[in-house]
Amino acid sequence: MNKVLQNLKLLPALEARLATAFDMHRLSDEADPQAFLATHGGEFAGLVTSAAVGAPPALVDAMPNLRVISSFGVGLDKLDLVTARQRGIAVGYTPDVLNDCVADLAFGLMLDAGRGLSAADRYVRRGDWRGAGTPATAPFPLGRKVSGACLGIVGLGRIGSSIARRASGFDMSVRYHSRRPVVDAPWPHEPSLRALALWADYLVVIAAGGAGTRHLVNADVLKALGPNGFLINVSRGSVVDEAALVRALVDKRIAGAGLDVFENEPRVPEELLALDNVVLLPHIASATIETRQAMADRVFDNLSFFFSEGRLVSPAPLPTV
Ligand code: NAP
Ligand code: 8YV
Repeated sequence: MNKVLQNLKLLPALEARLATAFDMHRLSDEADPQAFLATHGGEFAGLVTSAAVGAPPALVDAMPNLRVISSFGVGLDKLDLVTARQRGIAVGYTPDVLNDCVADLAFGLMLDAGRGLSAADRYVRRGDWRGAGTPATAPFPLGRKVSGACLGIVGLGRIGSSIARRASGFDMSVRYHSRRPVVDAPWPHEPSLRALALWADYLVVIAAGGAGTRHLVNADVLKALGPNGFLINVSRGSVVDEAALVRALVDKRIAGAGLDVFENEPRVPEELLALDNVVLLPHIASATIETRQAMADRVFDNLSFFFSEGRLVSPAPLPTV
């Protein structure tokens, strides 16, 4: 049986399934994980991790006979892909199976930020609705329309395309920004992110994370989005300059935001907690029973296909070194 290390707690059903096929070890069960790795790291041929936890260089270095990494999620920003490439370690991930749920959540955030759903819910729970119209309580403020609005998408990949397709049901105009235009995409490509932000009512960020996109959405882009524009981020916190976003929201220089991801998760900037013009979610875009099950199945299939056939079902693209 191949020995496989997991560096996080997984869904119980996935842990049970993995244990039927592999000799599984959970790193967090060890009293001293560093000492355990120093003694036993060389015994493991496989590693199961997630997009959120990743596989940092120190961990990969401590596993000299590692042949395969199977990651729960599609983001690759926390995986040491350069080392994987250099050492010939195969890396599997879970693309496509989560497109629907992440795209659905992007629309949930657009509707919530634009129409003020979460803020309206708080208004009712506080009893303000009952008191509305009295001198002490203002009526709930009017929202902004989503149907028919201009939707700018940053990153027209697998999930970005799913978001764009959903927009037709809302009669929205769609444009997108990425480094290269997508062949045969029916939506106009905008080479300038600033120009896209100027045009958009809703700017949805769904580009890959990592060093190449760090602070792509900066103060300048937010200024272009302007006081009538909403920023939605379902990609990675690192893609947005969070300090600039906080200032823009506090000063109402953009209309609002819907955020599933943050720069230092699970830390959310304190200033945002008191604001009604921002919706804050704990990184749940793929978190449905159906999608998490499909992700778990792909994590298992990647590992088992690798050990039986020498190939992955969903190999991650590795950088050229
Ligand atoms: P994908 O198909 O690889 O698409 C990534 C897109 O990012 C591509 O369109 C790419 O276009 C664009 N991009 C990369 N670098 C860029 C840059 N410097 N400027 C502008 N655009 C850039 O990936 P996906 O499956 O759609 O997933 C996208 C990301 O969503 C993941 O990497 C992950 O971080 C995030 N995600 C978040 C959650 C969540 O729970 N919130 C769930 C799933 C995924 P070009 O290469 O042409 O630039
Ligand atoms: C998950 C994600 O929250 O796939 C990704 O890149 O960010 C999300 O689907 C994550 O993988 C869970 O660890």
